[in-house]
Amino acid sequence: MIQIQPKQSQKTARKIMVSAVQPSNRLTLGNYLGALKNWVQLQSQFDCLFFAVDLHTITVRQDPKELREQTYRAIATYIAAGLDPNEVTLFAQSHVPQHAELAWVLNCFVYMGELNRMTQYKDKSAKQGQNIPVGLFTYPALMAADILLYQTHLVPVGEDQKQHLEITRDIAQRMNQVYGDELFTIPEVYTPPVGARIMSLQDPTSKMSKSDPDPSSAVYLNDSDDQIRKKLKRAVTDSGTEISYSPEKPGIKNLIDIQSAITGQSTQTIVDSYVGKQYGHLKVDTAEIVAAAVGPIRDRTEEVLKDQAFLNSVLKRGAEKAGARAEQTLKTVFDRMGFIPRG
Ligand code: AQP
Repeated sequence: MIQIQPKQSQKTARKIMVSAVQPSNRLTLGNYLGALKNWVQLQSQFDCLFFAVDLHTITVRQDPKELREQTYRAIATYIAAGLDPNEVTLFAQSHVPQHAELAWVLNCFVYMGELNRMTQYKDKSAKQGQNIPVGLFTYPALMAADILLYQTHLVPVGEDQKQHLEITRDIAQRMNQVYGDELFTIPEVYTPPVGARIMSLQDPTSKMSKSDPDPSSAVYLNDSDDQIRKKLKRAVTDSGTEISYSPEKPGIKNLIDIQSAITGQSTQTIVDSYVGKQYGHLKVDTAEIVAAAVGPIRDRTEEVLKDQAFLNSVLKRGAEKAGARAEQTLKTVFDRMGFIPRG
């Protein structure tokens, strides 16, 4: 069994950072390059809580067996990507009931008009047809709870989540005005030095997404090298033959962005190395670069998944650590709101 060495670290002086991924499917190269890879760089710099937001996934119907497997897989992938469970707090959102409890409170302080303006709600509800779950509408209140419970200073979020962070700040400020300034820390957006927005391999104008029904649109972090090569080979590119980095060539731009995010080379350096070469060369090289980055994470994830006792111990310890911190905030909130203290 993999051993956990408890370590005392000087966390108090570090800024608190919170981030999470929905375990609604296998994680993608987009999740890795846009989130996990940065988390690994940030883990020693900040006091980090990284979790799998399983409660969020049920705004869309989930198969229970799949959800359980994907939640374990997400945490195993975090570890395989390089997050150290001794350094950061890793847990499953549903293991810390304070998230749902605070979300209820925040639901009473966010307005219908504010939630109605959320782009993600508009997009996702349009796909749901007639019976739109209320949870999809109130999702930002749960996300606000995820953040405010930990008195978070910094949240590394992509462009698509900035609106949700803004609403979190508004709710926090509103409640601070009523119940005292110190109730919640007002979180800020953290923009990592290297940001990446990875697009679908089949439609490079939309984001690579783990819930995309077309599996060839995304590289999953457990794809085999062969699957990766096939997907990159079939990636939609643009008309013309010249390899250039431009919004008019979103397919080519995406492949260059993927290479750049993995290797750290500038997009210009990459473009320069393809002078006189064809799209095919770019695809083959990108496939090899992706396979080399994803391969070790895939193999390590499988190893970690086999050690169920280790994974359960990471989750248990993470939930205990997160729960103790969350309870402090929730207690203060309940107390200031006038609820009788629990026994
Ligand atoms: N394509 C992407 N490029 C860069 N970053 C990405 N992220 C997701 N896709 C890309 C980043 O991953 C983190 C967690 O995302 P999430 O699982 O909470 O939800 P999401 O952003 O909606 O990701 P998906 O894959 O599109 O999920 P589904 O399909 O379940 O809705 C975030 O930091 C996000 O920026």
